[in-house]
Amino acid sequence: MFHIAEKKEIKQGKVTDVYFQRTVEVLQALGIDSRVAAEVRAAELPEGYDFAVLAGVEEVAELFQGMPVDIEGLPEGTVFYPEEPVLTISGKYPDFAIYETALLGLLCQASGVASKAARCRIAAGERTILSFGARRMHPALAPMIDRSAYIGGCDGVAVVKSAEALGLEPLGTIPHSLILLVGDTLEAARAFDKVVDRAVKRVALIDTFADEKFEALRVAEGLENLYAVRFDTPKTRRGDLLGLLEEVRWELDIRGFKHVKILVSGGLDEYKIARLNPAADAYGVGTALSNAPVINFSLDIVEIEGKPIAKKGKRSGAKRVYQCDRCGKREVATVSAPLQQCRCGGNFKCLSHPLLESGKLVAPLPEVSKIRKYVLEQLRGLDLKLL
Ligand code: PCP
Repeated sequence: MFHIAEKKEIKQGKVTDVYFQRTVEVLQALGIDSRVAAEVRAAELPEGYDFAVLAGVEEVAELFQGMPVDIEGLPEGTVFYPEEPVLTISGKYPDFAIYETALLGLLCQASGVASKAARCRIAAGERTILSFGARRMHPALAPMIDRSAYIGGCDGVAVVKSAEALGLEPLGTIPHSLILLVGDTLEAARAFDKVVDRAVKRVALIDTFADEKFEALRVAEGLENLYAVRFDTPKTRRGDLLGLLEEVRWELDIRGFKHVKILVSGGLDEYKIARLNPAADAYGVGTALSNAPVINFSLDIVEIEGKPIAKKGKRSGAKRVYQCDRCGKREVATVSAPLQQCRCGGNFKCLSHPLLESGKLVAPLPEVSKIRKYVLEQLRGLDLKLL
């Protein structure tokens, strides 16, 4: 058996911290079924992050559909900042209390992956980024990890199931195992070229046996429709990887192989990508995405029976997020006091939108490609402080 919770168990509220079950028992014994507003927010973001990207909202809608609750919040893919309420649930607390664990799990991990992907996206500029991280996590999570990485800005995913769910073609290169079994880098690339669908780009892996420079030249001279060479050079041989890439770039170019691209994988993140950009055309990012730091969201009651109340360290009152349509300034305001005009003279636009009303979707959820486009639009205005 696989040690995972099934969809119906998640919908039944079985993936819950027991103290929520006991809280409902106590409230029922006391006859308390107060209507509350509870909001999801992150007090802080992972180290070095100025912003994050919200992901997992589609699964949250799936979790709460059919329940007597209203949910509003930022659309999936919205760039958000600390202290901003990304989602607010309103309803009788005992009706949804046991779902807090699953709710936060869906948002914390997906938003973590999407935010890391967004940082890699900004660092890589227009260069291609492929999500190669599924093998570092439980396979049951691969579609979620790859969806979040795609939303965050990755151009493609390697896993067949994930690509299927996203309506994409899975993208990949050649593993070391094929080269070891064929016994030669060029012969393996040639065999791949003979067998695999012509629509698949020919990317040769060149770090299995000999020096990458000479292997790159051998495959470039030996395989007419070579698209790119992949460097997955082991740490023990990496040394000055940028220097190696630039050297190989030079050798390929002076021999007329300017069209052959350089793809790098292995241990990459936004910082390493920024350093390799002068010579790399594409990246395969794995662990840094699938093992991305989660976004530490918490769910807290901010209103009981319409009255603002919150625990210490938390601002009370149901709130919404606004952005000025002229200067881009972000503000949070209570639902009871909506913002109008910004000091700059621009108008505040409310970014918080209803998702579910009495457990029903208020509007069809956006296609994943639309969510990704929305993220890329927002990332254009952002940059990263990369040390
Ligand atoms: C790894 C594999 C992954 C890459 C590197 C992700 O290479 O190709 O996709 O690495 P990361 O998790 O460090 O970012 P290998 O493990 O050498 O595997 P293979 O021979 O299958 O390419």
